[in-house]
Amino acid sequence: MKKALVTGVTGQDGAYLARLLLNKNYEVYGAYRRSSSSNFWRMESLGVLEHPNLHLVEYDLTDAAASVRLVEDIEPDEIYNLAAQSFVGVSFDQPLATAHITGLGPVNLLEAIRIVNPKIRFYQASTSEMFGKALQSPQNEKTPFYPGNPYGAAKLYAHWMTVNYRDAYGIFAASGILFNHESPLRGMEFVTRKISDTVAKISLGKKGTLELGNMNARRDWGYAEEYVEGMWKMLQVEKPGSYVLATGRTHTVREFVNLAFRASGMEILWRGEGLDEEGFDRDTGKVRVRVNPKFYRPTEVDVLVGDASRAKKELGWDSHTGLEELCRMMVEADYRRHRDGLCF
Ligand code: NDP
Ligand code: GDR
Repeated sequence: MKKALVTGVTGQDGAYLARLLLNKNYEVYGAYRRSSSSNFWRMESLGVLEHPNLHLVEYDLTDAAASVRLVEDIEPDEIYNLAAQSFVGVSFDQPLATAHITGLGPVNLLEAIRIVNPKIRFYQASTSEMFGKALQSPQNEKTPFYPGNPYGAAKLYAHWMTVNYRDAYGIFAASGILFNHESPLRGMEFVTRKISDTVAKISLGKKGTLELGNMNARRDWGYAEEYVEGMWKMLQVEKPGSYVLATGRTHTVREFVNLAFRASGMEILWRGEGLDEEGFDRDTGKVRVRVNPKFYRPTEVDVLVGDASRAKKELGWDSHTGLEELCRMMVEADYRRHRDGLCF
């Protein structure tokens, strides 16, 4: 039985990856950081929290000595590093905490592998935010990086360290350059979940309007469950590499809003521009979407769209879920949660 260590197991991808590995008959060590309240709802909702092959271990990615001890104790075959301060918005207000966790943190694990057992395979959760303001579109593994925020810059450092440990020490260190991927388990602060959750509340009469920042931003949104399969595939090939995972399609935040309202049976029409832009319900005339500048970012990444040809060719990976289906899945899940009084 193979052993995998998954950091960030309490997050969206951590929960899906834990389930995938358990289904593949791995013994999974899910690393979570201590907090004053329990944060296991995602694993619980996927039905894996009580799985006999899932072992939860307390761990903070910023602790170098603890990283060595953890790897020594578990002796994993594979490590998936998903832990990060992952919210771009917060990275502007907490650039140093982001650098510490998201940038330096992965090096603690790389060093632990180097010290304890260089044969352990390592996956680093890299991101399309490393491309940021790149001039080339769509972006692939050869596109020059130009991160547009402290989060992207921190991830870029971790990406290059992953590549460096591969080149310098022959460690099987893979970097997955993943474009946005969403699901009903997405954190509430990210725009898709914020939209699906608020639209569900509006349709149940529990909220009046949805307030957003830049609705012209374009993202390449895929389905998280499919992306964690790509992570696993990256550690099963003969040689480690860096791979883009993306759908190859890009949509505006406004389009996602339209899809979400449509999924709940409402049609949104738009009027005004910039800060005065409003989306209103075609049937009742009520304003349902409003711009709030508090959600603007000091610098914005306007467009991201990925080219996953390499992953398709070398890993046999592809994305299958379209945005409309993904959005409907999220709105319906939030609708059920609010209707049944289960709010996450
Ligand atoms: P989440 O924000 O949902 O999860 C992040 C996880 O990291 C949480 O479990 C969090 O714990 C944990 N964490 C944060 N700080 C620490 C720390 N100091 N020590 C240990 N654990 C810590 O992110 P996702 O699941 O969406 O993403 C997974 C990874 O993939 C992240 O690294 C993210 O940056 C990256 N990524 C995500 C993409 C996406 O679209 N989802 C795209 C590209 C990359 P807690 O629950 O306690 O906060
Ligand atoms: P992103 O995701 O920054 O791409 O990072 P997010 O969903 O936060 O933003 C996407 C786009 O929507 C715009 N936007 C808003 N965003 C939020 N959160 N809230 C709003 O109200 C709002 N209004 C407009 C943003 O400006 C942005 O352009 C995600 C994270 O998962 C990262 O960890 C990951 O690396 C990248 O995706 C790929």
